[in-house]
Amino acid sequence: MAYKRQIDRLPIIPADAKEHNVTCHYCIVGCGYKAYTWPMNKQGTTSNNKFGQDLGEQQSADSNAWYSPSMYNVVRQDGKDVQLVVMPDGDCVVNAGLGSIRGARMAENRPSKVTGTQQQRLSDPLVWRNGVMQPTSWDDALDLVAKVTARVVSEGSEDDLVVSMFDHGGSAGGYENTWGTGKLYFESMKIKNCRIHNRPAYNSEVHSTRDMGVGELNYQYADYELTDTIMIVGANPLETQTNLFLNHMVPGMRNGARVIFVEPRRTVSINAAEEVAGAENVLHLQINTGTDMALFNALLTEIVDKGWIDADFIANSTFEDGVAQPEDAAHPAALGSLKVAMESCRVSLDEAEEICGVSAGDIATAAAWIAEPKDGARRKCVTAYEKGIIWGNDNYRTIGALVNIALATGNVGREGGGICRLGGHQEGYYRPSDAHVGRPAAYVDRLLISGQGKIHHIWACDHYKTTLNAAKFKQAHKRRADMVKTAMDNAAGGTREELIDAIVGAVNAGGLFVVDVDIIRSQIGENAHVILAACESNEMNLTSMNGERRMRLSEKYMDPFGNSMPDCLIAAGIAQHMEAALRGLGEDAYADQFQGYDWKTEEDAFMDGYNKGNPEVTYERLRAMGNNGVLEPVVGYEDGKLVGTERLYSNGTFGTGDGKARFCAAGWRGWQADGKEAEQKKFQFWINNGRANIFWQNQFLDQDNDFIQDRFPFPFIEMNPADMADLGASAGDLVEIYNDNGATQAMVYPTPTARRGETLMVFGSPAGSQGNVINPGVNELVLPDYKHTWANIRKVADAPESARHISFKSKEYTT
Ligand SMILES: Nc1nc2c(c(=O)[nH]1)N[C@H]1C(S)=C(S)[C@@H](COP(=O)(O)OP(=O)(O)OC[C@H]3O[C@@H](n4cnc5c(=O)[nH]c(N)nc54)[C@H](O)[C@@H]3O)O[C@H]1N2
Ligand SMILES: Nc1nc2c(c(=O)[nH]1)N[C@H]1C(S)=C(S)[C@@H](COP(=O)(O)OP(=O)(O)OC[C@H]3O[C@@H](n4cnc5c(=O)[nH]c(N)nc54)[C@H](O)[C@@H]3O)O[C@H]1N2
Ligand code: SF4
Ligand SMILES: [Mo]
Repeated sequence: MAYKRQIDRLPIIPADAKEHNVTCHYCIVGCGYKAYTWPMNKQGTTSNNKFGQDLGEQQSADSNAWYSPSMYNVVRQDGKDVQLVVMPDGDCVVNAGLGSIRGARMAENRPSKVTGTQQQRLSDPLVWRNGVMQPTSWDDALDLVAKVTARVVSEGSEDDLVVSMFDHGGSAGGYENTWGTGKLYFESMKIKNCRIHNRPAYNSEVHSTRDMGVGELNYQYADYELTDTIMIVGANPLETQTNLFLNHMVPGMRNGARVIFVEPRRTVSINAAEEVAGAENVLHLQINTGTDMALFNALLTEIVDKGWIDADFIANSTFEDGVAQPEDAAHPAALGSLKVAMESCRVSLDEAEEICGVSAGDIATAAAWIAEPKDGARRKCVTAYEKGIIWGNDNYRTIGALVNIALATGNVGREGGGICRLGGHQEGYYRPSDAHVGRPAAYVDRLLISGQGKIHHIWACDHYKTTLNAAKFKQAHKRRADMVKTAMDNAAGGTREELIDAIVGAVNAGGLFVVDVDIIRSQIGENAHVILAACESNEMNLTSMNGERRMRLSEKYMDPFGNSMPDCLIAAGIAQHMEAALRGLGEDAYADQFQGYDWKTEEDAFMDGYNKGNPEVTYERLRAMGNNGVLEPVVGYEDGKLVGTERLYSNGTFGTGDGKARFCAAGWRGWQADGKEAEQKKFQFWINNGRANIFWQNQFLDQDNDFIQDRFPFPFIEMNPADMADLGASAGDLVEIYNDNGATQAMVYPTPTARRGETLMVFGSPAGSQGNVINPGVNELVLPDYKHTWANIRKVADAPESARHISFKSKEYTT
């Protein structure tokens, strides 16, 4: 075990420590935390401290008057070292004082020269100079980025600039930073070859629900506590939306809610729900992977046939006049009335049993739990879904088929209802229109692999670890970036003009000039010619909303590391240097488009963007709303408080031109993305993939954290022990996973509940990218199906020394 950590005794927080509101910047849940900072030479006493408690007395088991070593650090604030504690806020309605193994490590994951944490953080911009990455000034780095970009887009077109950019809130996002980047690429320029951090195009994860008029975050978390049935589809909320599960779903179960899981594997969320609600109140529909749509259609059919639909809601709030939107290239299914939808969706329980591998009886039970009237009244059901169907088979129709059930039963916009994404990061999207991108949007990875594009700007993502078809992507990206490095090396010692000529020559010959904006040196960052050093949330002020649209201001409590800067101000710097570079090229009219970035702070970016669309909302007002914030959309400001919206659609009017929600004609058509069916037939193991409680995303901070690396130095792959025996593999052994797309490696974690031939590999690891083996197949609107990959597995080594101490106990709770 890694011995914790840096210090042998934690100081008591003094009563006069400064207090800051913090929203955890990791997952969608956005738990409230408090950050306390105070000078190095002070501490509180048992009788005089921030908690106002007598700490000489034994504290109760659920006391909030304590913090753990991971919540402590020493950081820079206004140029001085200060002590820092970041601990969960007992008064925040989101988490009620709960932390998680990710959020409760926010403090120790801050860069500190005193305690030595996160020394991997970038303190300065870097440029490729004489064969290595060298630190440089902001002016030098931005000048190079702008001069190369200006030359290429003015000699060719804006289509030569490819952009990968975050679109979320929390870490590496927020309204400030999505606006900064959005204004640069969508207002000053009209970049259409762009993609989002987590998918290879600039599009929606959930086109169909939006087209049906139902925005994907429509409830509030309290609805889980007010409902009869919780239905969770393709998600593992105990591990991925931890305090939503613990602080809202668990209380809901304790209030008597039953739970339905639609999941091909047994997750720890299912195990935990059984422990809380009793196994008899939990129904696990363990479907054959990728068959969700057939199951949803059978549920809808049963509900319609039993007459459990909400006829008034359907009459008042849904489209009843045939087809509203025919199927076409931008709409992979027709949308319209329930009657129209049923013509495609009708599936019997027996047919669904055949396709999904779930008994007709269990499907009928699930339909009753969702919709059978209870004591003569409508039953309430909250439905939540995430990556198991978003990165799943036939995204558009599958999500449409699920939303159909909520619409048919009137479970939207009502207490104890909702049909929502559980979510990934927090949200924080505020950008100029992206209409120029078009639908379907460009498949950016394919374009880069095939040699198109000349410049690649990357903001806070690492496709090396997280894209599909990653083996091919890396080969092409590195080969093209190396061409530019060679050209730069050959121009060594020359003038700036000669260097730019050399770079432009190389990109015109098939090279790629790469600019990476990150907080660390990432894997894709190794291909960069310029790295721009960003800072994180709380090193700047940052606004976001969580999965129930709860908006907060997470306050700055420390300095950015070294010379790093907020992403929005980096975007502004690029814009200003673009203006100058374009003037230098005599492109005055184009240069004029890069004006309006004279922001000094992130608040200026907020006021230029979000505030213009939402004039009620300011930093000062958000600060006053504290960690409970306000539920978006904000509709007013009264008595010193921002007024929000409890639920969307509670007036029965939906987000379509005529206000009527549409049903989706979600006809089942088997495997939809290219190559999936053949791959399933050809290879022995399903390489299901997803997340684990302990890791945040691609482990960008975890990779420099002893505690995490000690637990899992390699990505794990969960396997049935009988499959392991066939491969001659024991716990902790290293295996290679290979198919026609590429290969990767992982460490075996024996998992008796895993079905034979079905594995689960943690995604995004720096020590083994699952994306290497995912084929390039996407749906019509360029949504990837990461979850559906098949491969063979062979043992490559016994457990190495670094894996010998690891516990491979079952991850399940037992009572
Ligand atoms: N601990 C932790 N939490 C996180 C993150 C993290 O990195 N770590 N990341 C955040 C982000 S960005 C996101 S997007 C969310 C993702 O949150 P989730 O969607 O909950 O997480 P995943 O583990 O990616 O996938 C969920 C489940 O999909 C299942 N699945 C696979 N194939 C199918 C299928 O065909 N049908 C169905 N029904 N299910 C299937 C998998 O077995 C898996 O249990 O998590 C967020 N929260
Ligand atoms: N196989 C498989 N692949 C998947 C998925 C899956 O389920 N399976 N899920 C997909 C999903 S849902 C997601 S969200 C993606 C995640 O894919 P990515 O977005 O590529 O992964 P992250 O770990 O979120 O990347 C964050 C990067 O931003 C940097 N960073 C952190 N904070 C900041 C900041 O404030 N500013 C800047 N400029 N940089 C910062 C980090 O150092 C890191 O390099 O992966 C996708 N890929
Ligand atoms: S559940 Fe999510 S938001 Fe809450 S502390 Fe954990 S990572 Fe942060
Ligand atoms: Mo995500």
